[in-house]
Amino acid sequence: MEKVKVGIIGTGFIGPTHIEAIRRLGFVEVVGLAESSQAAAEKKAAELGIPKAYGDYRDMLRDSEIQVVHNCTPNHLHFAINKEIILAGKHVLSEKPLAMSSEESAELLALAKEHKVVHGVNFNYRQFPIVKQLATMIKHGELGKVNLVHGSYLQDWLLFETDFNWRLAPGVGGKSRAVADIGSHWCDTVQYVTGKRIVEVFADLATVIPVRKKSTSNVATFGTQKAQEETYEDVPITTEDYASVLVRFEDGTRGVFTVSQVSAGRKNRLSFEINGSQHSAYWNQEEPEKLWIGYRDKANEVLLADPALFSQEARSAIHHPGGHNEGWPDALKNGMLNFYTFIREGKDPLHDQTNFATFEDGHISMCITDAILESHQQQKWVKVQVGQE
Ligand code: SOE
Repeated sequence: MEKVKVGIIGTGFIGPTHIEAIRRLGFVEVVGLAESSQAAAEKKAAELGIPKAYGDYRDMLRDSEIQVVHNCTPNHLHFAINKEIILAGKHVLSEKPLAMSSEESAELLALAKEHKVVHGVNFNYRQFPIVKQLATMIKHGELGKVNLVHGSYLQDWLLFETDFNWRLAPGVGGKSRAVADIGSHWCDTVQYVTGKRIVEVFADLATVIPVRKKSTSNVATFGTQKAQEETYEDVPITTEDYASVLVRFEDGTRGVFTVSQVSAGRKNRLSFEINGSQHSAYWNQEEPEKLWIGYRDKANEVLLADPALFSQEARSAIHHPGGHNEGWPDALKNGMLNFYTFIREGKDPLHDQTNFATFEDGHISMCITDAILESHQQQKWVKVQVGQE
């Protein structure tokens, strides 16, 4: 069978992880990549073993062999490039945030529907086997009625004042940082697990490091290199390192989460606890194979990921017997598998249900971020205005 042909725009931290995940599928082939110059594109294409290199992504969009394009560029380019991908009639898989504002993400969603392209956004944490298992348990009432949802997403890669990359640059990262970058994942994951929308928020944001020292050399996301002889310039920071947000779900369920990119020792710790009327559950992305289940009347349990112990629905996300640990790259692969299976089966993006996050989820996420920023500014509860429905 003909392989689905793909092009990738942007090959910083996340682009190569998409390529690796796609290569594990077997029925999809990355045939081209685009970078900011022809020289950079050729260098990356040679490193990653990809046949076609484009110094201008528009040339890639004109390549009729390419059916699907992944937008792995920095945030400020997402909107314009997503729009061009759709207008070129290609299916699109974008990194989050979809755009720089919820007006733009609404426009993208409408455009993707109009052009009937398959649209995905890389909310990959809902693709972990344990997360799917928990979603199934909740759907079947195994925790009882969900009353409370709380947790955090903590990182430390921006802890020091000399930590700087494009996410902090005004006009490049966007008007929100920690909330849009990682709070968006937390919200998407808990909405997926509970099956409920966040409809109202009350937020407190802070910029723990208000002036950063930007190195004259570029620093990669999660980069650790620090040259001895480095020179720096001071850059005032306008986006948050930290946020705590009270949330209300559509059925009145209460919740709260904290995000921080300045929490020493926490590398990529997305965690949440759900308290139901019967039992509780807790999951932490840094130990992705374990689900803690809390009881009042008997000893608590830890469920280790194992297809033999999983529900029928969750089994599709786990590919090895128990104890053969699956983690972040495997969840990413699950997302790609679901996205590309949808395309391969010729499903209809307007009517068929997806088992990956779509531009609709990306738009909802942007609306939650907007409400959080507004709540912080006004110091009051703000409703999430999704429109479109
Ligand atoms: C950096 O904070 C980052 O790479 C995010 O942009 C990703 O979405 C998250 O999965 C890991 O951390």
